[in-house]
Amino acid sequence: MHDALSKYIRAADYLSAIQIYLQGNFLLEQPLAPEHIKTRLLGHWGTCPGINFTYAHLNRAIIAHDLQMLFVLGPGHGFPAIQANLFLEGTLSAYYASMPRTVLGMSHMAGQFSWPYGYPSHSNPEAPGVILEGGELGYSLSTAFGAVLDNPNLIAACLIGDGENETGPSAAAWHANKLIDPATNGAVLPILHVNGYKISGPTIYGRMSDEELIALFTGYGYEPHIVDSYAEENVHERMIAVLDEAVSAIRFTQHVAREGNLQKPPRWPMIILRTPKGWHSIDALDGKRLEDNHASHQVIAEFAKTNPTHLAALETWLRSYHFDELFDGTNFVADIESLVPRADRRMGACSHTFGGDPHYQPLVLPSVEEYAATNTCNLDSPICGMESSMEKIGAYLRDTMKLNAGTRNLRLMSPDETYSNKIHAVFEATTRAFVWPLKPWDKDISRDGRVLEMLSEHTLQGLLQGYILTGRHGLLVSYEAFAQIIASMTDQYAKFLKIARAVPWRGTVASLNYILTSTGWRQEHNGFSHQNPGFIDGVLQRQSNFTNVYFPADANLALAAFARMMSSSQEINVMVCEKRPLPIWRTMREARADIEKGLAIWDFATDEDPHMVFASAGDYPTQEVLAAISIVRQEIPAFRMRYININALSGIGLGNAEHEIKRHEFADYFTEDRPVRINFHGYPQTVKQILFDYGVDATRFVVHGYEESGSTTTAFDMMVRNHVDRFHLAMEAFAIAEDQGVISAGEAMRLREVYEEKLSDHRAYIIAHGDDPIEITNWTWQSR
Ligand SMILES: Cc1ncc(C[n+]2csc(CCOP(=O)(O)OP(=O)(O)O)c2C)c(N)n1
Ligand SMILES: [Mg+2]
Repeated sequence: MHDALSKYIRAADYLSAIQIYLQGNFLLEQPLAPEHIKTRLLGHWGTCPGINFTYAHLNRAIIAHDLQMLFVLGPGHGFPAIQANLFLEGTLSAYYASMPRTVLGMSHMAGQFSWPYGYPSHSNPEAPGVILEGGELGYSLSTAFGAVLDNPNLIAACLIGDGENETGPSAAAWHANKLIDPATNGAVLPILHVNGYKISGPTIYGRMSDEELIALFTGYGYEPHIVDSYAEENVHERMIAVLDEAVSAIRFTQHVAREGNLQKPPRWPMIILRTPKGWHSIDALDGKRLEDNHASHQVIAEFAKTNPTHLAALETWLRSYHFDELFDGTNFVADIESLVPRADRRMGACSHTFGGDPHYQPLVLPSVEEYAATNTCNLDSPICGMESSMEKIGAYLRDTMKLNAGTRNLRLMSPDETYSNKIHAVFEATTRAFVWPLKPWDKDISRDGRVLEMLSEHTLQGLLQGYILTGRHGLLVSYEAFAQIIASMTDQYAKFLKIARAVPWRGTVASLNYILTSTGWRQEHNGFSHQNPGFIDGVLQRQSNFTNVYFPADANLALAAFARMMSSSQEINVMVCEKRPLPIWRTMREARADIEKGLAIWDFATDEDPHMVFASAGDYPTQEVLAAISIVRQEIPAFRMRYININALSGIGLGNAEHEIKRHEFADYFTEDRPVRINFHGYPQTVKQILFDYGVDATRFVVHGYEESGSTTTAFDMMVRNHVDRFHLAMEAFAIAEDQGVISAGEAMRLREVYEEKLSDHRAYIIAHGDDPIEITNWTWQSR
């Protein structure tokens, strides 16, 4: 067995190395010459031998124990090793006709690695078995935990770089073990790859003693096993023993839990693997230590094409694998073949990593009509009630949880905010997952809850990605301001999705859905730090036809948008909505039509042949625009206005990606020549950049939004400070009415003075009383 493992690893190491260096002579049949070396040497060697060691041993364990296992690689720059193993196990040839398990296939794989229009340098969605790119480090462990949720027979082996593990997201993700009920979920087998180095220096973990590492990971709740290639006489023997023990421990814990006998927190195994970085390559060159040093991180002997010493060192190294003894051009030696699991057990072919059938099943969703705030709005009379969008979503989600309880394929991720974000109705259907000790007074919490609460947005996002990419559904609900913490993860996921959507053998996966609530406009009590609508900007800048941001102005629109998000697939959707009760503007039937289109002219606030157009996106911005229209109608009855509600923006423009508003339709909404004032939920620039593509005239369009003017103040003052309030908007309409000759300059001045005074009265009032006056907080729509 040791011999077989050594041979497998030799072959994998060779196949990894040639991807970085060779453009010919792939079997080294001739002396290595400069023309065989790629012009640009791109890739990362140092991490590969440790990955190959791990992969080979996992294969052995899969075969020995008949495991269903997937592999998550943290340091995605180790992609040559992934490709080498996919080639060895035959997965590449199963998905790519260009890469048969022959010399030709191997030459193609090596020649096209890190090559323009060939294969990328990092792990990527075009590689089978991959659910994480690992370009941006830190997310492997949380992704692996997400994959095993509700997959009781799956083990996710996760190789975490020791540099990667210095990241905050990785540090937090170790605690995900406290959310994993062994009775109903699979297991993660974390392998911390302590190769001692990152790009240009030692890692923290590499210089910690065994005692320190054991104490740390014991403290996290794991059973650490050290496999130290420096200390072991026979490292294979040690790794075999540790993996066998880990598999038994996982199975034992699961068995006990599934029998209902789990008495104390499960102590999952984890492995600390010490190997030299750049193991078995070039000791030193030009007086520089390469193996077992950071210097082996990327390309070693990097001047092989032009420098004979480097070329010779490379040749000696590559020949040291004696690849010709392992592969005859069509077959690998029997020892290596003995380490290839049967087709459906290969990690590259693990069906969970492909989404689609049989793992993806659409959610059964309740009909939104049953949750409608009211179906009989009559907006000629005062508005038909106030509702909290988030409470409605909570009720809808509760029932969605119930309807899909049997398939166990829906999860809610919440950074300690299910209550504060007002969706705690879900606790009528499920609980928060927690497998560490509980106190009798803890509420809504148990081992097998479907809500994952942890105050780590990064961990939750990783869990959600892992869950979704393995074919299930979920959403992450966050305070709007703090979603920024994971904006980069969302960007990385968007990159993955963009490529994955075009890979024919990847099956359907649900959309990655977010609700941003506790929004900046109502964080007047928490202050400036809690006021940040910037998360949506990265999403909208993806320039893609699969990113949508919804701005429902009321609870019916929120329900309609939410139902669409949860039934969609392969998208990234964000819904921004308020948790406090707000007026209902649309019947459910109208709301559904509005959301379908993304943009709607609301008749009750619209006149024929308008002098100007008001538009808004967002709940409070909409309320203020409608209040402004109501004011202007009373002050200047002859002045005609149109109101447009924008409920969605997408990566490609106004409206949602499916029904993007095309340039030729734009004037149907915004007219050819009338002045337009847009009141936006987020930063004004976000809408301005979208309007640019519609060729708008900046003198005709003015966009208001959050101007980064915040504090602890009143709700209405937040809007005043940012010029999105009804009084400022009304004053803009007065100026337009004057421009268009509807009122005289004198009348315009009089009106302006009246409303300037209202603003200064308001300011005086809130300074005196500490809150907004009742006529502001209790405002209701008056038609005329
Ligand atoms: C979040 C993040 N920060 C920085 C980098 C740049 N970077 C790429 S590889 C690397 C070192 C990684 O070290 P380690 O995780 O130990 O990987 P290995 O030693 O296995 O190559 C760094 C800092 C990155 N990819 N992601
Ligand atoms: Mg390292």
